[in-house]
Amino acid sequence: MRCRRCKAPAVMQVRRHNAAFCAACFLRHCREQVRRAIDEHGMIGEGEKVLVAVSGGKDSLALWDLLVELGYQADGLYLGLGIGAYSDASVSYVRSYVEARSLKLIELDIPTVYGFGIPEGAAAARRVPCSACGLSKRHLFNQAALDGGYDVIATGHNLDDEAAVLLGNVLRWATEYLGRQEPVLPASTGFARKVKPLVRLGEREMAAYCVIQGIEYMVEECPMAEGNKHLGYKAALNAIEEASPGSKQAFYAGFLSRGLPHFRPGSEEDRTQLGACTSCGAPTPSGQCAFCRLVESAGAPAAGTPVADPRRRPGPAPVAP
Ligand code: Q46
Ligand code: ZN
Repeated sequence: MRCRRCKAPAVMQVRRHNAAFCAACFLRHCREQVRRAIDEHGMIGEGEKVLVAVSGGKDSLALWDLLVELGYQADGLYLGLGIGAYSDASVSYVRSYVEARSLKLIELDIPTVYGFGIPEGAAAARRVPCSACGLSKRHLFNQAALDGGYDVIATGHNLDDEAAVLLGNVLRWATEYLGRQEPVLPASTGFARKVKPLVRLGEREMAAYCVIQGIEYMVEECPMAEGNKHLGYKAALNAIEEASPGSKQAFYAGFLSRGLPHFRPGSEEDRTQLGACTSCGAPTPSGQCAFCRLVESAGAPAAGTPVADPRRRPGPAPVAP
């Protein structure tokens, strides 16, 4: 197998593109795919500050690496979820990545600041762990971006992730979610822009990118992911992809160009109806936001945390009816 670009021996095959690459050309291929995603969807403007949500896994570390390689001013944000040994190990991968490269990392440990870890918080609020986790991440990433003056939050969702979410949404015809399944969610009052620059790259490519770049990452999955429907959708799509390379990209890219426009309008209307959370000021449909309700049902901030409640910050003015 020879590299498609330079004809040197190839180290990585990308069947979706019917191509193989040597190490140097593969890295270039990854940068090109990220550049194309950013340009096609207007994800990051010139001179904008990016906050990358890093978990210690391959996707988020590769994303951070790629954005820095492409010349963006990108800092990292790690959220400690309080998921026992999994969280302890994942933060150590993030820290080693940062130390070797002198990048700026913001760390926010949920148990230290709010007094509960995701498993206990979810149980107290009678939510499934991934739902409590997802809402905490959305809230805290957004808050950190606004507080730190970042223009955009970048997450490491790749093509496999997005195609699996799309399949789940299509299977249930979840039209509201389909309308929001864009790789860019524009900024609006109280919300920073959110982007997914890895949507043109698959999971295997991200793992290969990390190996070639010498990035050590957390291989173990979060223990809470077990039984997750998302993993089943990924497996189903992998079986289809194996039989027919390129199907996953055709499914997702076809949705963006031909399906999404039919679902989009409803999701934009949603955001104009929001007021301010009575506790933290974040945009919410009414009363307290879902994150503040989770904090209240899970417990008060732990002793020894800053006197000022970190949730409290100037929020957006309520939108007049
Ligand atoms: S970290 Fe959180 Fe994931 Fe773990 S609890 Fe679920 S959502 S599986 S990406
Ligand atoms: Zn709130």
